[in-house]
Amino acid sequence: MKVSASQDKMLGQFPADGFAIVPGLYEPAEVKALLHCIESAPGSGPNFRRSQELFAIRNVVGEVPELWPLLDTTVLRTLLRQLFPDGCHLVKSIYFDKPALSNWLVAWHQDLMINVDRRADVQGFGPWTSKSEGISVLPPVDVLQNVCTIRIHLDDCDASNGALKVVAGSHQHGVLLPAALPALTPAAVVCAVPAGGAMLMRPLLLHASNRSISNRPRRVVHLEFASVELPGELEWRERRLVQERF
Ligand SMILES: O=C(O)CCC(=O)C(=O)O
Repeated sequence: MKVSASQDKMLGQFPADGFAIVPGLYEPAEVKALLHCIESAPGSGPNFRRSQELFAIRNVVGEVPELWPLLDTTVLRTLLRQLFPDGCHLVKSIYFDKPALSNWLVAWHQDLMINVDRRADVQGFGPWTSKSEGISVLPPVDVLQNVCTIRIHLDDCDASNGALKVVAGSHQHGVLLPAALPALTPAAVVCAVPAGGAMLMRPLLLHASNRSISNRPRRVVHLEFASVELPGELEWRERRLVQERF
């Protein structure tokens, strides 16, 4: 299947903006199946965070094995081929459910840490963090520049139910110091995405999200893909090969 001309146009702005909205990646029936799969998954443990304000599942593709076959469509693979012509792997997956009227908000930040399988003395990698779910590290900027996040929206999402706000082009500044943010965030735009659509973003893109003031939930499957391998003994902790070289 070919990505449509309008999708081509949206992706054309992606390198400069650091984000793009791609509507219609999944059909309504596919969205229904994804929701059913996630919501009927049993599950508890360190990767599950359940409160009134947020239900999140880290490594959701690992925790809910039935999910990947539903996500892995021809349309997704076509998009990935455009983003990573030399093939890629999935390196992180998270499910976020921001329920109706949730007070969960996320302050301005860049996604700087990657999940790895071990600590290793590798030049350019660090600092490291170790949590119950595993080890994460700040990699060199070129690793972050290779990663592409695809956030698949399972509900219509706009400013009222906590859409992401982003600063277009901010990924081009590398790792930002907190003092740089006030000059950038006034230019933020809200990324409304229809159910079944996706938001693409680079991890270095400055982003945040507000509380929900809506009666509608905002459910998202957040997937991160990369084509680079990590050096030395390091390995992406959630690595799953998606596409071989073409
Ligand atoms: O989904 C959100 O509202 C925020 C998520 C986020 O900022 C992140 O995954 O880094």
